[in-house]
Amino acid sequence: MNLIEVIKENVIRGHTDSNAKYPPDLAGKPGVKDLVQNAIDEMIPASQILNESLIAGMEIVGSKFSAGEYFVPDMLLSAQAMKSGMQIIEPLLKSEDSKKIGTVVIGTVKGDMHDIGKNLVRMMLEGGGFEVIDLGINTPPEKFIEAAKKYPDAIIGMSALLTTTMENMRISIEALRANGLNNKVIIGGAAASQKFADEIHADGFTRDAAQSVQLVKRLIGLAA
Ligand code: B1M
Repeated sequence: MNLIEVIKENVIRGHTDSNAKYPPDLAGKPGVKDLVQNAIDEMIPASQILNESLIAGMEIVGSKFSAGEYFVPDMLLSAQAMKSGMQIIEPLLKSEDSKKIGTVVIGTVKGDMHDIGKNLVRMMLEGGGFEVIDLGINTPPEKFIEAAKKYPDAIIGMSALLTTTMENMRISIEALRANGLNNKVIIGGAAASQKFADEIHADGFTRDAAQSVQLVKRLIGLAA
């Protein structure tokens, strides 16, 4: 198995690092954090680690959960393992000294605790030269309103992973408009789609984090 595959396997197994006791058969062995560092040292591009190990691993975790093979604690361990790897590649995906080309306010909507995808979008946007104000998870409409008032030129980004919480994107957009706030809004997350974006009058939708940079640039007139 090559390093990319080994990292992916460790995400699936939820093994964070060599100090982690879980899963017992991997205790003491390098985990995602250590292996991602090895991959960086071997000059494997951060984007390849992200897509082919971390995200690919989480997709399999999702399938296992759907199939009833994995439960919430398993997903949580995998999420922690993935985050430990993301922390290492984050600085590499950011262009730290660049002048900010715009502001994006981002949050996972009310009722939704999933933040891995939202954090990736934040990282990509920061890497693309944007200042990102991260409202975190479980963000109620009032917090989007407050941020939109403070940053009138900002694009607002909403993430939702659950079919039950995607409605809160609609509610949040309606709340912004009812308060006279015309910030452009983009949505994303496994539960969202272009069709849903059109239905709730969002200004844009992307399926993945990398495309969010182009989308936001387009919305502020910096890309065709
Ligand atoms: Co949950 N979960 N989860 N979960 N979880 C899903 C989403 C699920 C699809 C699993 C499944 O059934 N196969 C399912 C939702 C089903 C549905 O609604 N249709 C589900 C469920 C049911 C639940 C609970 C209800 C389980 C329970 O308690 N019974 C519960 C809900 C908690 C809550 O939010 N209120 C729950 C809990 C959790 C954990 C806390 C254990 C953990 C989250 C930890 C964390 O985020 N800190 C978790 C996880 C890890 C997952 C899966 C396995 C992985 C999600 C993930 O991080 N993917 C997930 C299955 C899956 O998606 N395959 C699942 C990797 C990430 C990079 O992808 O977030 O899609 P994603 O982001 C992508 C794009 O969507 C896009 O860019 C990202 C990168 O390219 N994107 C945007 C995301 N946001 C964007 C915003 C943008 C643009 C693009 O613009 C603003």
